[in-house]
Amino acid sequence: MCETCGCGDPALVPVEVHESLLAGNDRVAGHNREHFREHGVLAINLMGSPGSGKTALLEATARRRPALRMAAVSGDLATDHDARRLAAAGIPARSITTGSACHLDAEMVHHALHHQPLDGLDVFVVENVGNLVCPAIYDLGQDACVVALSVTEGEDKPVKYPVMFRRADLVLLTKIDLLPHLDVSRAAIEDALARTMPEPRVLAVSARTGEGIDEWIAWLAHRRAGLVARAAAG
Ligand SMILES: Nc1nc2c(ncn2[C@@H]2O[C@H](COP(=O)(O)OP(=O)(O)OP(=O)(O)O)[C@@H](O)[C@H]2O)c(=O)[nH]1
Ligand SMILES: [Mg+2]
Repeated sequence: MCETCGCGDPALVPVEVHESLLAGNDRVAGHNREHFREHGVLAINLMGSPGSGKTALLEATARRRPALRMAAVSGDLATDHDARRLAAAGIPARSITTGSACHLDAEMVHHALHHQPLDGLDVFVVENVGNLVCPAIYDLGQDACVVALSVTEGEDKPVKYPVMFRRADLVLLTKIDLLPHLDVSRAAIEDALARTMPEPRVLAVSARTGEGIDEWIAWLAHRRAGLVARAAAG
């Protein structure tokens, strides 16, 4: 159970307290966003269910040796496994250990930024705690929300957890290599996404085979170029 947001349970956290928490969070998120923009860094809030393949995606991204210079923080209740995996793959990374909190908030990211110089970076990825619900509610100061949805999760997750998918700028349909082994229709997943996302954007990827990873890197490069162009235009 998340003690910070009460997982939307008004008996645990009254509605007005929750609203004030979110307002405070939004202020810090705005500060984080200014910080990223000052440095021309594209900030990504990478969300998804536990085990949907968020860390594996970043490892596969690093294996492609992209021209983009990346760093990351990984949110985890109890370990620094993901940060270690990312560092081993060549992405400088720190862990944010949340204890009982089932999501990251802007203050946690702000604190982590004190230890992560942004100079010389192109992309900063915040790998959120694995959870399809609460992380979507908290702005971290990101430029884009990316959701990793694995084919092993079935066809209906976008319609069952719409808040997350409504906020996604991109959905990465992960573990696409496993599709032939499952009773899951890719068309049905994409249909559920089309019914949930205001502007559906989906890339199918596999950290195992490398399918789609170049397209994902191209998407990051395109978003970052847009950020830099907007900053130059004032
Ligand atoms: N076959 C296959 N397995 C994958 C792929 N991506 C991830 N996996 C496996 O899925 C499991 C979970 O992957 P992680 O990258 O740890 O998932 P995660 O979303 O970072 O998990 P949490 O951080 O705990 O929420 C691991 O056993 C991975 O090897 C993929 O593209 N194909
Ligand atoms: Mg992970």
